Amino acid sequence: KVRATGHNYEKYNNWETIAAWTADIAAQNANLVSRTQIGTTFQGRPMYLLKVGKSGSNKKAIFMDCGFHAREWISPAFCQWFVKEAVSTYGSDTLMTRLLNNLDFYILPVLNIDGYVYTWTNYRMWRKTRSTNSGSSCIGTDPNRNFNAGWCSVDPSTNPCDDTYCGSAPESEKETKALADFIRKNLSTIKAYLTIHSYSQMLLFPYSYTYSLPEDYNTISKTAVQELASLYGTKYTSGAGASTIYLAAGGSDDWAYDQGIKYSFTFELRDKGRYGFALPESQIKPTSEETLNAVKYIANYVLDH
Ligand code: ING
Ligand code: ZN
Repeated sequence: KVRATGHNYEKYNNWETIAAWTADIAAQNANLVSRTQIGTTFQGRPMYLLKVGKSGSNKKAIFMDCGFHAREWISPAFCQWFVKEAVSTYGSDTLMTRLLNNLDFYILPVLNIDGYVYTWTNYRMWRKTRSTNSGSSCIGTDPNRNFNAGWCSVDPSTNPCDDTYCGSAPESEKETKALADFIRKNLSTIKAYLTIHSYSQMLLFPYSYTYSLPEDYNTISKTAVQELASLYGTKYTSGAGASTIYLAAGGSDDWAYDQGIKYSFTFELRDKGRYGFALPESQIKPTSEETLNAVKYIANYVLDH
């Protein structure tokens, strides 16, 4: 049953449309996609998670989320694109078929749904969640400062009025708590954590809360960056977060890595500032295609290691 939602992979879709899309894509591809709910946002919206893969036993899993930061619209667009490509190229694309036969992808299309809605209805450049803060009239916590990874230690923002406010405690936000609970519950199968942000064309790995380095990410990140350039020559830089972008505590990639998930990456998609968060819809397709190649490469690497 196809609903008239107006969903379009080459346009930015509002939350209502994305929510309906999660139901439709699962219903139309029951052999590959199932939908669950991992939690509820501060304002009561359901946090849908798609599991994408051919059913099988003892499969490794890859977790990928989009829409941590409300204004980074290219991010949810990519998660939708990824699921579309998975279901439409399974059986014809050799690599995608191998991946879906042997791995499960958990795709969270939008983590910060309340913030995303706010960027559609009130203020396009909103970043944080929309939770209230006691003792302040300022709204929201930065979900990517809210994880228990050096939480609020380096370059901390303890001011609820700041865009990078770390929150009242680790996982104080219903959204980050739901994500962390799901990952903790599935730690035995999740072998990679990918979190999609924008912008600046970077592929970041732990750590961001300290300058110390995890074990070798060179091969995997260098090749992933080559994949990102292979279609359109898009230049990405890669490296540990702290030395590549900035020192920042409480990020989800650092937290996932410290949980024992060995492959943990933050993607900062296009562009490098010309349009920034307001990336034109004409760039959804090329951005998603090049990113898809990198994600497929990483997934295949994880499958083999
Ligand atoms: N960038 C990330 C941010 O949350 C980051 C960079 C990655 C910080 C990993 C900490 C950990 O600031 C954007 N664009 O949000
Ligand atoms: Zn971000």
